Amino acid sequence: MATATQSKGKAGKEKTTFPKETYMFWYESMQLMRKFEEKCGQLYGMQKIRGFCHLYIGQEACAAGAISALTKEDKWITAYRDHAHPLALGTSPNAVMAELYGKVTGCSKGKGGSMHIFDKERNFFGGHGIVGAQIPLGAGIAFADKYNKNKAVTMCYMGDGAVRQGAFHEALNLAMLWKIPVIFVIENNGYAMGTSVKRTSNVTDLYTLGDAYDMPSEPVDAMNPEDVHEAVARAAGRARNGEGPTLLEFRTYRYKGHSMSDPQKYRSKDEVEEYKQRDPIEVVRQKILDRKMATEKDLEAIDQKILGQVEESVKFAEESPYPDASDALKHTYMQEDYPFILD
Ligand SMILES: Cc1ncc(C[n+]2csc(CCOP(=O)(O)OP(=O)(O)O)c2C)c(N)n1
Ligand SMILES: [Mg+2]
Repeated sequence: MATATQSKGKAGKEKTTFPKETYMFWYESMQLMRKFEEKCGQLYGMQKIRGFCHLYIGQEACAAGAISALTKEDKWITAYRDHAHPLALGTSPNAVMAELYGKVTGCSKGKGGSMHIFDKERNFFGGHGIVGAQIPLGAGIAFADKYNKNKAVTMCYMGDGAVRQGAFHEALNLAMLWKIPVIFVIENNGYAMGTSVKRTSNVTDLYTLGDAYDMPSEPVDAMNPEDVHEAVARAAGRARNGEGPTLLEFRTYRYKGHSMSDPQKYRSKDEVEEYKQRDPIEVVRQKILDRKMATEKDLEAIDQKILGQVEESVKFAEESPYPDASDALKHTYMQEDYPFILD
């Protein structure tokens, strides 16, 4: 990606001028995440996708803005709202859709489903269903890079609900003590299922939780990929410099319910509409047009290409076989002859 140039902004922080290439990457990747998941919603209604299905719609800038600030060697781990991150990292939509269908061609061979998307080639370490469980894992992945003297940084995403877990505090404490190159990202979308952040603690400015561990931290307007990119670039710079972790609070919003069966009685329609007015895809689209980086026609061509990719992924998933029952216990443990209790 072409290098962004920086100058001092009003607040004294670096203000970046992003090249056209970055805006086009943001538009295309966010639109792929959005269109893919809109299709997932339809397919869930048709019972083609079953079980849990948590959509990321509205939160796309949290992924796109971070990717443009990082390198291909960097690592990623997140919770169960996990279809969009690998798509933005370059995992084939076919492999993600087939996984959602439980087909053998899926990225986890059809055994993981919606909450366990994985892509080793793209350093995407999942997809974790236990709230907060991925936080110490993320610290561990980053510890391995420090130990092996690699320059990689690990992006460790979690929801606002996860920060009330003990695992979060234990991981932050050791990560700071040992100066581990991990960026902890709280995707604060305001709710953990139907429980608002305000109802879970007196501490609602979640980035301040870093203070307890002497960890640099900041809030980020994560409806805007420019702000996300800048915050991640600052944090990654510190991590690569041996200065250790950062805690970022990405302030974001999910337009859809927690999962597919959520009557959403805990919030008003007006609140949802308010955030849609700041939709990250629309914001980027408008900037591209205003600054004449592309025309309406160019963007329409991108949209059509993405719709084609999504349709192709559905066809691929439909036509793929289910895994064979005899493979049920394969790829579960490293130990090939693991003594499973079978009766
Ligand atoms: C340890 C644990 N407790 C409870 C649950 C049930 N649960 C699933 S999602 C969720 C809410 C988490 O919300 P948040 O971390 O804000 O993530 P978001 O869904 O907003 O992305 C809960 C309580 C779980 N999966 N794991
Ligand atoms: Mg949440």
